Amino acid sequence: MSTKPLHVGLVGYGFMGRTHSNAFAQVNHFFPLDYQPVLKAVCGRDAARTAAFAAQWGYESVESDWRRLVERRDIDLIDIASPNDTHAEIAIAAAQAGKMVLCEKPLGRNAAESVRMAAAVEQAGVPNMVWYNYRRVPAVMLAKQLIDQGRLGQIFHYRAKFLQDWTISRDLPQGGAALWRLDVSVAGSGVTGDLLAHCIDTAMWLNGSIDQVTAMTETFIKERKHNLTGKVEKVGIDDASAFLARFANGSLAIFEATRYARGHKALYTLEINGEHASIFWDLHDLHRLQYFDHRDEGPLRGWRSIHITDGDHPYMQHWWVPGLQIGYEHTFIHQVADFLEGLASGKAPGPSFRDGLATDHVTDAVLKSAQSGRWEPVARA
Ligand code: SOE
Repeated sequence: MSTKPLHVGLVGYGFMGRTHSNAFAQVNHFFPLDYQPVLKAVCGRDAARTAAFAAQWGYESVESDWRRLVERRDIDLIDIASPNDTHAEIAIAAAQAGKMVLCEKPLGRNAAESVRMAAAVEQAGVPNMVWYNYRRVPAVMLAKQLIDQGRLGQIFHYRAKFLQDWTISRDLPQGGAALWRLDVSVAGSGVTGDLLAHCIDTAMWLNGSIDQVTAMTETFIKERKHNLTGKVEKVGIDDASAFLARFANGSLAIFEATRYARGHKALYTLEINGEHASIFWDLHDLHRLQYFDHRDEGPLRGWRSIHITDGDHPYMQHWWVPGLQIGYEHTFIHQVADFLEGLASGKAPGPSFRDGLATDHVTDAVLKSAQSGRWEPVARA
């Protein structure tokens, strides 16, 4: 099959820059596609690190100013993997320059930024997507298929949590290269935008929109040294966030995220309980889907642990042989594969910028409710 080159300009060379670059580099090895990403340029503020990243991943050139990258005529797609405070400005400029835009989650630091970003890509008519990668775990995609087939019947409950423990130390500073997630002016929020946003994106994709929320948040460590000023400064992010929600379909939900759950590194779990069947999934065991169906024959009825590695499981025909597993990085490869397939077919896969905005409306309502102590309605995207 002859492929059309798709020239990628990446902004950011951190953890997400690596996951995205790996996805662009690998996707055509495993998926038959009309398009082939070409790693044209990477842009970063630190010249030495940007050059080292370019050499390691095979980017043809480097830029130090994203404006220059966006102006380049040899770039088709701008991929934003830089900290959250840069997303809106870069995405809007890229859309106005007629580029396709991919953006790391959360879309904006708040819904106000995301409203402008969604408007920009839609006005420009450019393909766009937000990197909510957990939708593309094969087990989670299978959950989506089972729900869409109506196997669960009416949904009563949705339950999700995302637990980490990496910020418990009081000595951990905020701000700067690897620690911008602790600086509210850069990140927008703490675990609400960083971790709950994943849970909310998956939840609305699986179970429809959320109407209202009531939340509580806490900042356990109130002051930390700031890496950029050298001074001890107030911490503005939420360290923990939990909320109850009502979905438009009448189901009830409970969500929790924290960076203070000692022993948990990235424990994302979700459970859905329906009239006929329930589903449970756990990121630490990501290749399994737990499924219970009350319609099973009485004595054999029970939770099935389905090993999602067979050729008829989502995405798995493109990988190894049945029984062999894939992992975290593959979710990003799947996302690029779906995006490229969408370019060829004209059917844009989600999550679009408008979907990213819908998630940001929920996280805004969560943070508002934590302040007001009331149930807060969720604006529609
Ligand atoms: C935070 O530690 C983080 O890296 C998030 O920013 C990612 O989105 C999540 O997938 C893993 O945890």
